[in-house]
Amino acid sequence: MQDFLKNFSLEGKIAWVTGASYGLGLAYAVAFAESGARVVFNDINQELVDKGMAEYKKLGIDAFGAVCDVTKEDQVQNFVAEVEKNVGTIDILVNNAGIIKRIPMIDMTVDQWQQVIDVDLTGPFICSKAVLPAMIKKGSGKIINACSMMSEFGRETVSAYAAAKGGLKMLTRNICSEYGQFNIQCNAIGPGYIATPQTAPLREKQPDGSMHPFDRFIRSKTPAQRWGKTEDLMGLAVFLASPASDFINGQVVYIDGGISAYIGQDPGNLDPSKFTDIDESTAQ
Ligand code: NAP
Ligand code: GCO
Repeated sequence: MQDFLKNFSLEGKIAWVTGASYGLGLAYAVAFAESGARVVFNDINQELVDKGMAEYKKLGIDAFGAVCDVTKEDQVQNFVAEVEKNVGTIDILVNNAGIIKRIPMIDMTVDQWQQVIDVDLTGPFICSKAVLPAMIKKGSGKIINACSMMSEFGRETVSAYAAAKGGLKMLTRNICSEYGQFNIQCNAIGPGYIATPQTAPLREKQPDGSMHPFDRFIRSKTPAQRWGKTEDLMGLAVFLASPASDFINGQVVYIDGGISAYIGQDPGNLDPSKFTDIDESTAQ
C-alpha cells in the first residue's frame, strides 16, 4: 500500500506557484512543500516577496522567491532562468496569480478590463509558454490553472474576470491538446467561494453589524452554508500536481462545497447562529 501512496508524493519536484505570498497560492505552496516539493514563487513587488519568504520560513519551508509580474514576458523569462540556475527545472506550474475588479460593465474602462485580462488570462499564457519547453525536454510536466465559478457562471459586476476565467478554462484544454503527447498534464482547480483577501469585501459586516448580503447569499447557495477555507483546496492541488493524476488532462475540477450542484435556498431561511464563523485574521 505504501508504494501506491508514493503516487501522491511530490518528492524531488520543483513547483512554481505564481502570486503565492498569501491567499490560495500560499496554501498550494505549503501543501506542495509538505508533499516533498521544492517551492519557488513570485509576487508583484519585493515587499510581498519578503512577506511570503517570512511566512515560508516561519513554516520551515526553504522557498525560492523573486519579484516577477506575470503580465511581463521578460520578467517571467528572467524568473524561469533564475530558477533554472539556482534551483532546477520547473516540474509543476500553478498559474494562481489573479485579480478581480467588481465594476458594472458599462462603467468599466477598457484599461480596467485589460488589467484583469492581462493578469488572469495572458499571465497564465506567458508563464505556461515559459515552462513548457523544459517540460517537453524532460518528458513530463504539470500545469494547474486557477479557474473559478466564473469559468461557468456569470454574475453582476465581474465581466472581465468571468471572461478571463472562461478563457482560462479553454486555455487549459488547449495546453492539454497540444502538449499531452509529451506527458504534460494541464488541468485547473475551480474553487467556489473561498475566504481570502480577494473575497474579503464580500464578507464585510454592514454598518449596523449585520452580515454582508453577498455573504448571506453565498451561504444560501452552498449546501455546507459556509465559505471555503484555503486548507480545503490543498489536497486537490497536490493530487493534480502528482503522478496520481497523470491520466487526467484538460479538466477543471470544481471544489466549491456543492454550489454548482445546488439550486440554493431562500437566504432568509438561514440561521446565522449555526454558521461556523470565519476568523478573518486567518482568511489569508
Ligand atoms: P488574492 O488573495 O487576491 O491573491 C492573489 C495573489 O496574486 C496575490 O499575491 C497578488 O499580489 C498576486 N498577483 C496579482 N497580480 C499579480 C501579477 N501581475 N503578477 C504576480 N502576482 C500577482 O487571491 P486568492 O483569493 O488567493 O485567489 C488566487 C487565485 O484563485 C486567483 O487567480 C483567483 O482568481 C482564484 N480564485 C479565487 C477564489 C476565491 O474565492 N478566493 C475562487 C476561485 C478562484 P498583489 O497583492 O500584489 O495583488
Ligand atoms: C466574486 C468573487 C468570485 C470568487 C471566485 C468564485 O466577486 O464573485 O470574487 O469571483 O473570487 O472566482 O469562484
